[in-house]
Amino acid sequence: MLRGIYPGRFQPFHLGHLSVVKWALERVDELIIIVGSAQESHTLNNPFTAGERIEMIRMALKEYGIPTDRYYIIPIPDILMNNVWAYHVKMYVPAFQKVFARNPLVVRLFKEAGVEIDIPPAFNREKYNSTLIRKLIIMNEEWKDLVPSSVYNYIKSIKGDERLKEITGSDKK
Ligand code: NMN
Repeated sequence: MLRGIYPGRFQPFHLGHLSVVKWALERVDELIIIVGSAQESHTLNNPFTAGERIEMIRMALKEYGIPTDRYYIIPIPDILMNNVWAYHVKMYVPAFQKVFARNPLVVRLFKEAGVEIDIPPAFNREKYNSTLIRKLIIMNEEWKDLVPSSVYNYIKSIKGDERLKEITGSDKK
């Protein structure tokens, strides 16, 4: 049984993330999707709660026919000590042999902890990019095609787009 982890903030979960999940599931039996910065929500960079991100990921994977017994979704809050973060992650999740990551800090910290790293392809990073999606939402531009339709519908249903626009607002007239 080969297991891998895929850490990310998923703010929000988009089609690039979905491609990484599929790519990783061709290489391991089970994938542990780590919802990082779990303590964060209601900010420009982290508008969604960990619970909301778990819901959107599960809906997306269901939409694309990925069986629930092939993945876990586990939220993990950040800690102030990068040097021990890989061990902090290990404490919260089932045993794993591989890390799927492109984030250089994540790669570095797991490498130092002696874990094998598998770097997934970038999957059209310019287009499928959470920072860009948050920007498009704020600017009232089209972002529907960048996320699974279940994620789009979910964000609309919780008025996540309105939340993001509201928290960018200034209290100065
Ligand atoms: O590449 P992104 O989407 O930012 O995801 C990486 C995740 O890993 C983030 O949630 C980040 O905060 C987390 N992380 C946390 C620590 C820490 O808590 N010290 C260190 C490195 C990465």
